[in-house]
Amino acid sequence: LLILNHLTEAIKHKEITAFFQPKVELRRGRITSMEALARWTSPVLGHVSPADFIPVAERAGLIREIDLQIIEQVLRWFQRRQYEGKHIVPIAVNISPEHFYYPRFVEELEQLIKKYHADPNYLIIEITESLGLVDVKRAQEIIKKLYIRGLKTSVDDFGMGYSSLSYLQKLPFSELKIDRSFTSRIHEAGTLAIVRSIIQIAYNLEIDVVAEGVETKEQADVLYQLGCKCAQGYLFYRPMSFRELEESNIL
Ligand code: G
Ligand code: G
Ligand code: MN
Ligand code: NA
Repeated sequence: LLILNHLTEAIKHKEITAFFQPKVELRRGRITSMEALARWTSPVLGHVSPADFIPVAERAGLIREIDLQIIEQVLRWFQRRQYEGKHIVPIAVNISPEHFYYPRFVEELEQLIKKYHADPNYLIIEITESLGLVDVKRAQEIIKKLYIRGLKTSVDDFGMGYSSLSYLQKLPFSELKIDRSFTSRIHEAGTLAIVRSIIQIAYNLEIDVVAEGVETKEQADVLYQLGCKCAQGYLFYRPMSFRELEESNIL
């Protein structure tokens, strides 16, 4: 309730900002893209974790506005970097399944992209696997629309929900992210077998794979041996602010 009380103000005053966590090639450590992650510092509550405020925002019908604000920050960053003649990489934004119930979601997105003169090829839409709760027809329609407009889509937290295998086949996703609970247990024989299969399926369907939550060199080595090309996690980079990103000079 405390969170909910302050969330409306937070949205109005743009207190929620995007942090960035790179995704890297396991072979050479090259940054292929980044994920934008919402971070909220409230003047009253201090730092509030997205694990706490995202579910509240979802229940209160505020998540769409938050997601769109994050997307706008990303588009502004593209515009500024390009104006300064600096290199950009594609950025993935997380969106809640809520958006799928707004018929104008894709048009809304398209308008924002136009407003900032951005290249849609640089925007990746990361959709959590709880999308399994949305009906496949609707998801199919939206993901196809995004695909036609040049936007890439990524299935987040893959392996955690239901019906994942069937919709992998039905929906033209370009990327699949292996949930970090698999990465953290990859030393277990059963988990290893599952991850190996996921990588195989993705390869056969021509979908890129990113392993999430890689924290140790051992995990990275096993994933690489299984044929996983990209990863994300504290071993490589933690999420960082716009400013940290600019100052680090990693791009
Ligand atoms: O960054 P962190 O691991 O604390 O994020 C926790 C959860 O919040 C993750 O599941 C992540 O996908 C989700 N999340 C982070 N940023 C956003 C956002 O901008 N929009 C939505 N819908 N979810 C987000
Ligand atoms: O659900 P989603 O994959 O969007 O969640 C991403 C969240 O995972 C972010 O909040 C980010 O802070 C967190 N995260 C990123 N890398 C690691 C990691 O190596 N270990 C752990 N435990 N969390 C991570
Ligand atoms: Mn994500
Ligand atoms: Na995830």
